[in-house]
Amino acid sequence: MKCTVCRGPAVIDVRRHNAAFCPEHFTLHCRDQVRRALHEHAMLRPIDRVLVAVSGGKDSLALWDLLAALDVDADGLHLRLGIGDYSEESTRAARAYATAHARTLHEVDLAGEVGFTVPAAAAATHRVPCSACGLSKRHLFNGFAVEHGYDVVATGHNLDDEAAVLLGNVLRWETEYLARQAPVLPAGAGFARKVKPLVRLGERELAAYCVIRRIDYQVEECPMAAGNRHLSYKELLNELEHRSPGTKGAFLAGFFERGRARFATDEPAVPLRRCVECGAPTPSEVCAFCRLRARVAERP
Ligand code: Q46
Ligand code: ZN
Ligand code: ZN
Repeated sequence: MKCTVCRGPAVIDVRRHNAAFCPEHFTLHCRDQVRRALHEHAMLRPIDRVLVAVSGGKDSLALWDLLAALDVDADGLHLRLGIGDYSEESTRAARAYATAHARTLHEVDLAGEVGFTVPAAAAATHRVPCSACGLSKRHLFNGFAVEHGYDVVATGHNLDDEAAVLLGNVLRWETEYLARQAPVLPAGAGFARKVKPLVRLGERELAAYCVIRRIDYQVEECPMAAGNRHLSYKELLNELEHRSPGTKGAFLAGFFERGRARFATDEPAVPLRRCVECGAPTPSEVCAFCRLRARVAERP
């Protein structure tokens, strides 16, 4: 296998681009994909202060690294979720990257600063852990960004993640979610802009990027992911991609270009007010995160 660019020995093929790359040109390929995503979707302005959601996994560390390579000087925020050894190792990887590259990494410890862990929240809600975890992440990342003057929260959602979410939304015709699934969510009162610069890169590419760049990341899957439907959607999409390379990218990019706007409605957005407990924007008196926190606290 030869590098499509320089004809030197290739270390990875990317079938959907009908290409193979040596380490140097693969790194440039990844940067180019992020540059294109930033540009296509107008994700960042030069004046923006950017906060990267850093879990310690391959996606978030690759994102932080790729943004720096494109001269986007972003700080990181790591949430310590309290999921046993998995969280300990994730925190170690996030800190190790920040230290090695002299980057600012903020941390929020859920147990100490919020009063619950993800396992405790999952037990209190009797739902799959990812729903309480996802709610907490969205709330805490946004709240931290708004409070500390960051304009943008960048997350490591990649092509595989977004295609799996899209498939799930289509299978159930979740029209409201389809209207909101986008690589950029604009800022609003009490909301920082949300951007997903990795939508053009797949999981396999991001893992390879970290290996090539010698980024040490948390390789274990989260032990609480079982029951998350997106895992089976990813498997199905990988099967389709295997049979017909490019399917996944076309599914997601086609939706962003031609599908999503069809789900937008003219109905006025639900008016938001401030949560009486924490001040976050919410349609109800108390926001979903504060209701979750109260529910966990009620448990003996
Ligand atoms: S950390 Fe949280 Fe993920 Fe674990 S509980 Fe689910 S959402 S799988 S990215
Ligand atoms: Zn090359
Ligand atoms: Zn609240």
